[in-house]
Amino acid sequence: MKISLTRLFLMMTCFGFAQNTTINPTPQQTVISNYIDTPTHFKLKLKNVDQATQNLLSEFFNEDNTSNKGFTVTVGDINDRFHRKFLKKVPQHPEGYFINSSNKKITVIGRDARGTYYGVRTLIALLASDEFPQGEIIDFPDVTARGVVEGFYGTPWSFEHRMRQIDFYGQNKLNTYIYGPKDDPYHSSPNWRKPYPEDEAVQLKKLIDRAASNHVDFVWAVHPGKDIQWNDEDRNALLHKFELMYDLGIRSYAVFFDDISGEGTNPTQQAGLLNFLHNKFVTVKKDVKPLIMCPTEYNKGWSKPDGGYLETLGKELDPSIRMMWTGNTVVSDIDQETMDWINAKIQRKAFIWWNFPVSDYVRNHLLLGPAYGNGKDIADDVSGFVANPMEHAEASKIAIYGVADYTWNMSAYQPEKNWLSALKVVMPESYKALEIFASHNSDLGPNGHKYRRSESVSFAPQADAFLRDLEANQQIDNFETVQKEFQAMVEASYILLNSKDNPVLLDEIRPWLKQFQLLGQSGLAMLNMYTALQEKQTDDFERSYQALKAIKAKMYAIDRTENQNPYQPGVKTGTLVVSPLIDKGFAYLTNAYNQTFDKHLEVEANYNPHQLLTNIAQLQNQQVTLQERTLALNPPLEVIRLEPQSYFGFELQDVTQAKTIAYKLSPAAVYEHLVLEVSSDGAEWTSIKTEAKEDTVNASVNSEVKFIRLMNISTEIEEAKLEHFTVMLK
Ligand code: 14T
Repeated sequence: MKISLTRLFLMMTCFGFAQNTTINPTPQQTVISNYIDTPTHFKLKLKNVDQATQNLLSEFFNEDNTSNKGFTVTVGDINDRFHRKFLKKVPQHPEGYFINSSNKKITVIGRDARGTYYGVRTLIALLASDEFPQGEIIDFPDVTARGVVEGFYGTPWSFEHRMRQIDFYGQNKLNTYIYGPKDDPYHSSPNWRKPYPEDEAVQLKKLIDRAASNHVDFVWAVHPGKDIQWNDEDRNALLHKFELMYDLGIRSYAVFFDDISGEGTNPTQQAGLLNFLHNKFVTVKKDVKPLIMCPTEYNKGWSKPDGGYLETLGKELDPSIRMMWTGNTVVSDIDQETMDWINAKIQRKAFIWWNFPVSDYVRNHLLLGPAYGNGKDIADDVSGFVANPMEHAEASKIAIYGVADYTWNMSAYQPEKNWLSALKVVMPESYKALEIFASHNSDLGPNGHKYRRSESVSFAPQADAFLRDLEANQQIDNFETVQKEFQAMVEASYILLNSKDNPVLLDEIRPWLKQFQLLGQSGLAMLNMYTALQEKQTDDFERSYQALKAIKAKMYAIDRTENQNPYQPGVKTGTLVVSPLIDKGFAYLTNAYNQTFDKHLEVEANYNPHQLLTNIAQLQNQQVTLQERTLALNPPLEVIRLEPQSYFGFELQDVTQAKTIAYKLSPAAVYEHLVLEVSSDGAEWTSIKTEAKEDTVNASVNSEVKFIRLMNISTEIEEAKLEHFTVMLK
């Protein structure tokens, strides 16, 4: 490649755009010679421009700024007549575009219709600033299919949220929205065979149209594996459903076989069905994109080495069919090794289903941190990359904004920098307050998938130093810094709760904002305890101590009343750094006070003293919650593997009276292999009589117990899904 010295110089020195312009995703190549005052009048010359691009242009160019004078803006694609020197520069990549701005002329040329649309997106973003660059942009995406898979469990996104999402994808050059909400009955069993009811069909049509006008492929996914019969009837039922969805405007389809068991998991049958749909539908229609399938063994951890499941699919599936993959585990970040391993097995480039920022297994947390952790060298090894989001659509935009940048221009991706600009996009006014909130709300806490995120990154060293000095009985050097952070937390929550910036986001995060405010206040109370102890002001100390306990009680109340889903009910915030800092500080200071003044203030504020009891690694991080007098083991989403002699249950704080026990597992056939046992010392166990009614098992306990467990007493591994397991305490 020949490249002139000046050009090289410009490429290297003039990356950035004007101060307040951020183009997301980051363009591949920008060569800027200088800036001018942004033009205000334009003369539009449209060539080959589709409806979506025309609509977009008319959002910016209107009667007021368009006439026969001003800058000439020419928009078209490579089939139009442009000067050869320009056409040469349009990148070869699909969806690429070229922009030149010089001598009062702006030219936008797309490689294809979508490229032209993206070129206009970039142009309009540039025109929002008061300085306008002179030079060239050569831009194209690294990854072919980029976007979101609505694939989580829980409340599906609302129609309004989906409309907003699709617009957001268009704005950020994401081209794929895979519609696969686990809790839509017409996506999954048994209703996947049936047409959508009229009103739902009307809404879907609106979404599909909205996607088209944002150049987003609306991929309709079906999840038939739970009850599909491998016969002509079901094959044709699916073909018929595809036809119905085609009539609504769908031009891209996916078939998911995740999270199923039994007959549906047969790879030869799965491949047969997909090939049938490919031959009888995709190739016949001509305007339908290649199929996408999600395999049953969708991650390395679950792939059985001798089963040959993935190899069979790889061999038998039509080569055009794309296969999804979540990585080495269900929830994992993707690197080169991940891709090498799976691509060799399936004889094609895997289509990545990234399980971030999905929070359906940690529903009491918000995942508002940057999208980071994936290799920056995998662009050529994936056929697509989509993120599975939180059920909080608007809050998920922070991560999705990152995914847009990462998948477009991988090697240039800077997670933290991108995150800061994402915060500005979702909250243009209050983004600084949002930064404080989001910086302390990113980790998931301990969870079954062992997936963690960094949290409170810039504050963590301060928290460490504070505790180190405190526990070494030394002067605390950074007292003011820590105090400032707690104050900032309280202030940020007030600002956000009062902001008019993004009411949709506010509705999603309000419980966490309230909790965050209390957390900041409890931090300040802890600092007041420290000061009072230093100054030997016992009244002050005890007041702050009481205040902190009262704040904690309020936080506990929020945790028990808001976001009460059956899986991980409650509202957690600042769990990785801030909350432990406050708890440790509180405990240390209370003990020190008790010692110095011979007092007996309580240190522990343990609202749920009962614990999980299990020898099953898979369940180790499962939560136990206490509500009123009901103790519950929160069920995981997945099937539990029960080895012989494995058990799960509860360890109560003391030997107490338990009234009744209730549990439900599916399939109910597993009950005959289980025994319910109680014990007062953990050594000697008695089994208790149970009674099953409508698949739920009930038992009454009439003795004082400390341990309760359900054990597999068969000699085989049993698999079952836990629906619920509760103990009524006296
Ligand atoms: F299809 C997959 F690629 C996938 O990830 N499926 C689900 C997904 O819908 C869910 O949102 C995500 C996070 O919880 O993980 C998968 O769900 C699971 C994960 C399990 F480990 C369902 C059952 C499991 F056992």
